[in-house]
Amino acid sequence: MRTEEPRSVRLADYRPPDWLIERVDLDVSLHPTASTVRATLKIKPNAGGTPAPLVLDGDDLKLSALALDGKPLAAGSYVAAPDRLTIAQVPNRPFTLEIETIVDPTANTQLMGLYRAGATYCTQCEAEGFRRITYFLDRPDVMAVYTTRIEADKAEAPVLLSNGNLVASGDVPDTSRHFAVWHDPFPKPSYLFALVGGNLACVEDAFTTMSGRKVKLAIYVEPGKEDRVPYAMDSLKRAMRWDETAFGREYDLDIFMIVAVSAFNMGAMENKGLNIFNDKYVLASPTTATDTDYAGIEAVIAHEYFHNWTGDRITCRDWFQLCLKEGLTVFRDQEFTADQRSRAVERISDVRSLRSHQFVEDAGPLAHPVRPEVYREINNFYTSTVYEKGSEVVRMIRTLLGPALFRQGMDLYFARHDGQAATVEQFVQCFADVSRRDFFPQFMRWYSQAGTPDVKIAPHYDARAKTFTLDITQTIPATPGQPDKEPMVIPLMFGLVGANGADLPLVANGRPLERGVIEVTRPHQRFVFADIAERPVPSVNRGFSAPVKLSLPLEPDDLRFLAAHDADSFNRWQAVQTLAMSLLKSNVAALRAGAPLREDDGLMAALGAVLGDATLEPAFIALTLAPPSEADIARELGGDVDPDAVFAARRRLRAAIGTRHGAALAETYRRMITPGPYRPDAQSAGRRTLKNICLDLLATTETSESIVRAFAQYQSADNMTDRMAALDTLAQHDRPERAAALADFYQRYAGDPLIIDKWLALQAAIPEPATLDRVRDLTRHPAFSMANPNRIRALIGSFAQANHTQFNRADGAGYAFVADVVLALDPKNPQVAARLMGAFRSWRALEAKRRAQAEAVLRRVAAAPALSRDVHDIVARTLAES
Ligand code: 0A1
Ligand code: ZN
Repeated sequence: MRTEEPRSVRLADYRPPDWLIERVDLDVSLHPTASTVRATLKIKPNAGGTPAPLVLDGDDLKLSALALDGKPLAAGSYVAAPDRLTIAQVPNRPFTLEIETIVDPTANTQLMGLYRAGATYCTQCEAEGFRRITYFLDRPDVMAVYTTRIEADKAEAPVLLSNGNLVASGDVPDTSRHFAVWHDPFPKPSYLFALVGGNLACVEDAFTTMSGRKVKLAIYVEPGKEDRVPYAMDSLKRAMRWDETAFGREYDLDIFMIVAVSAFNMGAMENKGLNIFNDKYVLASPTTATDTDYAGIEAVIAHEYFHNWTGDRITCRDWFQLCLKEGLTVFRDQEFTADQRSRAVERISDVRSLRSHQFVEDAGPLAHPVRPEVYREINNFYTSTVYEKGSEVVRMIRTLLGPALFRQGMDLYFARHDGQAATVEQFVQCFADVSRRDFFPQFMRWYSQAGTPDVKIAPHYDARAKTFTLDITQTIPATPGQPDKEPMVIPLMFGLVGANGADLPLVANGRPLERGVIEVTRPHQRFVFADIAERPVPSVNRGFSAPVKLSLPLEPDDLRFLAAHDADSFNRWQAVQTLAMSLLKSNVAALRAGAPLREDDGLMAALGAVLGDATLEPAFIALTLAPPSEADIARELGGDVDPDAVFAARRRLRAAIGTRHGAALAETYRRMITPGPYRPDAQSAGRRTLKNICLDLLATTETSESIVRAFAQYQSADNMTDRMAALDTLAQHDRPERAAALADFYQRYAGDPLIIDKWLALQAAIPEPATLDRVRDLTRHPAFSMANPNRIRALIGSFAQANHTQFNRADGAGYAFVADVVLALDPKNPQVAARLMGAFRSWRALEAKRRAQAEAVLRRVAAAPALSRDVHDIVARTLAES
């Protein structure tokens, strides 16, 4: 446990390393409790660096031997603390350092460094895990060529893997042990190192790259799970092909490996040539995984694969540049999914996620820039802002330059920085160089200023002058440490929709509007469009071209018109959301005031029109039928939030849809039933999504027929998507069928932890007062374990993040429960504990009583002894007055 004074690391303090490490030879002898790591490091002074003592990073390390250029170092000539190895005098020339450390993988509950997932030995080194294996210059701008020899008991670990290509293997004579030697020719930072040892089954395939090289593909899973690998393998091959066609990027080693492990802090990790995955993002079969799981596997497999170029070949100079690899790689995986599935549906889904996670983060105490300037614990910056907003920033560059120049800029980036540890400035400079546009210095504010810009638009049509004017104001709210903001470059995709539903030609301020993009750069700006013969309806921020909060006063009639006619499918969806949000907000207020609730016939008509439009994709219809999430509504309200009122208003709207459109929903439900075996493709999945949202909306009427329908679907489903969807619907209604289905589900899947996670998560999200006791009981259920992050996320994470009414119980018991779990977990796995603590990030926006309850619990956690740096950092920032 690290209990030292909280350090702050600042971007402004970046200095190149004094020493470089060119080669690393690792010899790892695996043993359950005492694995020996012998590291031979070829170290040299960095050109221009000052000769200095050598200080290597460590974390919880035990040194057992140390030699310099072959000679053991005298005891007084170095200090080996658990967190650092200091050698006061080293030669000012290249030298070799041999370090032996002993680590205990079985006792490693943090799951950082060398640890055991079940019986499998594996590693996780991003961000600062390598220093838990050996002393090292554990920073991404120190890049070395690694050769790794792994030795283990043959029976315990018949499979031995590391980065790169296999160069030797064999038995260790006269023992029960064997070894493998792997060599990775590409210099890489330590965070991309990986090794695996275990009894694993391998599914093999091959891929021929665009230049005709044959690459072996291997996915390793627990023996017996091989039949759940085909979709991951297929996704990998499609991702490899896509990166060749979309970005000209070819794979570079002879083999690409993925290992699925059962205990992992995050989704997956892009170690060079040896990706390690949370098994949730590898394993799928029709009867074990839902459509959402399949889509997640496809996206995460692609994401990690794409890192091979954006992350591995070109890495980050320091951890402040995290978005350089993460934002860009999310952008790439979102584009991949858009091409593989449906561009319109992907965009809406990505924006929904951005709004419910990133916008919420940006509006609260944990708000930070896409490129932070200070951190106390880097693990706390793998955030929605770095990942999702980071992707939006790359997307804006493409919107501003157009696809052809964007591709040129990317090509230049790959050519110019291959093999380097780069910065955000260097990335952006590539686009400035190919485009010669001059907005980039101002554009950098997207990386440095936190907060979601507020864009207010006043539209005005002058029938006599035939002009249409937009008066645009941008403001960026204050965020922690950033009280004052400068104006941003905001690309707004824009159209004027004429009475016949077609876009009118656009000439803005005397010039034809290029690609329909308005560039807002000043706090106040006016755009005048000439020759507009009829009153149009403006469609602004099409495709969500800028991650901003837009206020544009449109009449409900205009919104319904856009919902029906906008050429931009995102804004068709958005128009319905805007109508729904305004109804929900006024009904939340009415509920709190005890006033009668409003209904909105116009919204109902718009929903009916979408439901009945056979030209629309089923997945798009499903997205339109789903009202804004509770998190969205709370964020729109901004303050004094009563989660019970938010929930009630939303439930009321869903019930109104179920009642008003009952016949059409029932008819659509039947029409969307697809005969034949389950197929995971996007069209089939879209039909199931629509079918299941119909099932769910119908059940909001609470009629016996609708509950029986859901129970029948639960029982007869031949795939996990339909079974889970039915169970989810039943979970919302306290009827005997719910208990029956939950019991049946456990009986069926008790032996399969990934499926039982769904059962845990679903029960934790039931919006009823009894849920807290149910969740408490489930923490004692044999299927639950505090040692496995997937179990914790399923039960506790779902309660804290997906159950707004019960986590935010007015009596504070939800907060107290989550805080107790965080405190119990913190000594074992601070990373996962800190993530759970993130559930408190919107506490200041709550109504007074809950705010006081949350604050008391936050203060209790803050005062707890021996908090990890991870949890301490989150709690301190959550409580800070900004
Ligand atoms: N680079 C990974 C995310 C990741 C970060 C930290 C980890 O440590 C436990 C693991 C994974 C990605 O973006 O997929
Ligand atoms: Zn990533």
